[in-house]
Amino acid sequence: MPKIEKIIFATKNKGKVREISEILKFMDIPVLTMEEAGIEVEIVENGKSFEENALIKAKSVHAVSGGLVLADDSGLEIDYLNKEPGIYSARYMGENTSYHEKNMNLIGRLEGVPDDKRTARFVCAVAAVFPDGTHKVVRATMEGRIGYKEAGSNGFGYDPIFILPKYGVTTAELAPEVKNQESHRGKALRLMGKEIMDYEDSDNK
Ligand code: ITT
Repeated sequence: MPKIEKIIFATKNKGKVREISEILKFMDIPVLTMEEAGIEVEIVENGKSFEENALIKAKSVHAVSGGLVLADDSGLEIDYLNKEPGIYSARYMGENTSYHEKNMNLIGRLEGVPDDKRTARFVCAVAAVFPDGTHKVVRATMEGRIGYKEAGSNGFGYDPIFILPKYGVTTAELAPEVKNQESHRGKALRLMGKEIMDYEDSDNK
């Protein structure tokens, strides 16, 4: 059976790239970013769910690169805010607004809201488009709650305000390997790792 020789990951987010390359080490397949693979393509993220958007990204890149392409669509759902910012997490308050401002804004919108109503989760859908054009999408979550101030400098995005109850600290305060063990992205990518191994073991190539 031909082995998959490389994975192209359809993301421009440097925080994700750092995590993804660590998490996928167990696969023993080189992971290239779009930049490393020399791919530039306009991606219109107009899906209505994390799954749809992940698949849109993976298909857009696969159309020009072929091979195995993975993509991640992820975000933060805050229950008290009707699951905002959700699929709009990157675009919340504008793509160019700093995460410090976005985080302070969300904390402000939760002013006076007690701990038990501050529940939130990170969601990650990972899509794969395989060399034969078939695809798979998986999803995983990490449950937690929104803190009262920013804390920590690891991770990226909304990590400084997301408290993981099991550790009592934000995901920006966790060592990267601990975050990857617990995170939506870590869990979704490990699920996808199994799908990739199944594909390699199948006959449909
Ligand atoms: P690509 O589409 O190029 O992958 P993006 O940043 O636009 O990059 P998304 O549309 O998936 O990606 O947006 C995800 C946003 O959700 C991300 O920019 C963060 O603000 C937030 N997010 C997702 N996972 C996170 C994590 O592990 N820690 C902190 N914030 C996270």
